[in-house]
Amino acid sequence: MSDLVLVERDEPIAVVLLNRPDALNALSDELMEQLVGTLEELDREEAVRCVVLGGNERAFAAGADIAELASSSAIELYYQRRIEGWDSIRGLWTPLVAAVSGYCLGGGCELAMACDLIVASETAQFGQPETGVGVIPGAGGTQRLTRAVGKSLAMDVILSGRFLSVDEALAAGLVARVVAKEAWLEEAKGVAREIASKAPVATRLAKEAVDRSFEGPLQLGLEYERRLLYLAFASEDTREGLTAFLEKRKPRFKGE
Ligand code: CO8
Repeated sequence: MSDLVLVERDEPIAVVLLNRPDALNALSDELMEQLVGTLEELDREEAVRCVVLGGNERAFAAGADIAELASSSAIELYYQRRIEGWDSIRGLWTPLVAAVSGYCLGGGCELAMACDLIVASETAQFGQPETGVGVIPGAGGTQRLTRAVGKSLAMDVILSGRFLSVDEALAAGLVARVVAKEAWLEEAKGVAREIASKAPVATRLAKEAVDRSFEGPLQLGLEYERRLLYLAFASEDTREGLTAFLEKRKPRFKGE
């Protein structure tokens, strides 16, 4: 099996890079299988507290593999449940930072949006140009882009196929931080280290609660958030964090 995904562990973070540079990291089935397997494996490693997912300077990913799509029938897509495999990314406990440089299009944009936050280089361009090749966003683009940037801009991007510059993406709330193009990956690693330095249990619960705000009505989200907050008090780290603040010292988190 070729390495369509490269992994570098630098605990408490890990960096996963898509590695199909000749095809602008087009997300073939094999690549996605390797990616999902890698992320699930890292998710089980306690020492890894945050994961950065990136591509290369030119492209995060330019979409699903159009050659594969072109040779697929409706029935194959339906029975092979190809996109369902992506769902496990949504269920990961470990925070996932998308580090985007260059093209972030179609399935690539959907993959970045499935991460918890996007750190983007000045060179990043976001788009859902699927209708240009006769398909529609199918891995969450119509839902996640709309929730991130609102209906009108999402319609514009999805129906016209135009790319959003990083400034537009930042202003619209799609991107969390814009970083210098020479240091895009290092900056994303820095963000991951910031996240990894916080209480691990509380971080996971907070991530789950934010996700919930995305997935249902506000009232359910508020109730869910409250329950997870109460649950956090079963964690030793919560006691440690609160006590350390009152004792004016740095907390020592154990992930328990
Ligand atoms: N799939 C396969 N190969 C690709 C893809 C892609 N999405 N994008 C680029 N490539 C390949 C090109 O074919 C080319 O290969 P080769 O050198 O062998 O000819 C190489 O990457 C470099 O690309 P270009 O020569 O086109 O580079 P340019 O700088 O001229 O253009 C662009 C860059 C504008 C990004 C251009 O490559 C492009 O428009 N790419 C396609 C973008 C697109 O339409 N994406 C949406 C795809 S559909 C989709 O994502 C559906 C998602 C549904 C859910 C997932 C289902 C599994």
